[in-house]
Amino acid sequence: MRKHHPKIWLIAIFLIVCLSGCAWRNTALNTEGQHSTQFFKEGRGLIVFAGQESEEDDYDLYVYDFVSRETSRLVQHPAADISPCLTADRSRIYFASDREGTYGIYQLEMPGDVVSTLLNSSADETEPRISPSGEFLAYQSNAFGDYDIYVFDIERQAENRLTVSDAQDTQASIAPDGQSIAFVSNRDGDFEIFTMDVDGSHKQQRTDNDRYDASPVWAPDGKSIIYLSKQTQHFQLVQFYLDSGEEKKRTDPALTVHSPSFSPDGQFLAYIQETSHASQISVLDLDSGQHFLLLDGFSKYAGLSWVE
Ligand SMILES: [Ca+2]
Ligand SMILES: [Ca+2]
Ligand SMILES: [Ca+2]
Repeated sequence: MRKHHPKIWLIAIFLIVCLSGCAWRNTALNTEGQHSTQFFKEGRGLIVFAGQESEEDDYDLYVYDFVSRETSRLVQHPAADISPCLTADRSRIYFASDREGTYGIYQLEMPGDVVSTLLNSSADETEPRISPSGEFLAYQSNAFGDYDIYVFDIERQAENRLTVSDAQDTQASIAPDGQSIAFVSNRDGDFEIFTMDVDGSHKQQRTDNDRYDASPVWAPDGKSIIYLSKQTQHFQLVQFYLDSGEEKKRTDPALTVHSPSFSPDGQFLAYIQETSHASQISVLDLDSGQHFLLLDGFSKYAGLSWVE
C-alpha cells in the first residue's frame, strides 16, 4: 500500500548544503577566477545542470558547451526542474520535476523543447541517472514511505525495486559497465556508501564511519568512487578506491562542495561550491590537483551531469 510521505528527505538531500552555505566561511578557490586556457582549448563536451539565475527564480535546466563556452537554457517551467542527466549520445535528458504535484521523472528529446513524462506516481521519484548504454535509469522513490532505489527499463517501461529497507536508500550512481550501482543508505544508523549489482543482489557496505557520506559517483574507469563526506562542518570530496579501500581527500575541508560529476575521460571532476554569498561550478584536474572556476553568476547551481 502506498502512503503519502512528507518531502523531508528529498528536501534534506537536495538542499542540505545549498541552504546552509550562508552559515559557512567564505573560502575562495585558488583560481583567482582564471580559466585554464589549455583545458578549454581541448573541448570537453557538455555539462547539463539545474540552476536558479536569481533568488526569485525557480530551478530550470541549462547546458554549458565547452566548445562555444556558452550556457543555454533547456527547460523553463514554473516548477522545480532538477537533477538532469544526459544520455551519452546527447539525444535525451532525464530530470526530476514537481510540475504535476509530486516529483516525477521527465524526458526531454534533444535537440528541442518537448518534455514528456517518463514516470510519475503519487510518490516522489527523484535523482534519475541514465545508464551508459541509455537503456535504463536508476532513481529513488518514496512509494513505500522511505526512499528506495529503483531501476526503470526505458524500452519495456518497467520498474524494478532494488532496495527494501526501512532506511533511506538514495542517490544511485550506475557503474560505467552498467552492472553495478552505488548508493547512499543510513541502514547502519548514519549515512554510508553501498554498492550492489544492477539486479539488487550483492549489497556491500563500502564506508563505515560516523560521518555523513553522500552523492557517490563512479569514475569512468570503474576503479574508484568519489563521494561527499562531512568530515568537519563541511562536505568535502573523497575518492574511494574499490580494490584497496584506500581513500584520498580531493577538496579542502574548509570548502563546501556538492554534486560531483566526472568528465567522460575521467581526468576532471566538476562540482558545485557554495560560499556565504554565491554558488559556482568548479572543475578539479585530478592529476595536478588544481581547481578551476568554470561557471558563476547564477544565484544557485544544483545537480550536474557531464557528457562527451
Ligand atoms: Ca523550473
Ligand atoms: Ca510522483
Ligand atoms: Ca557514515
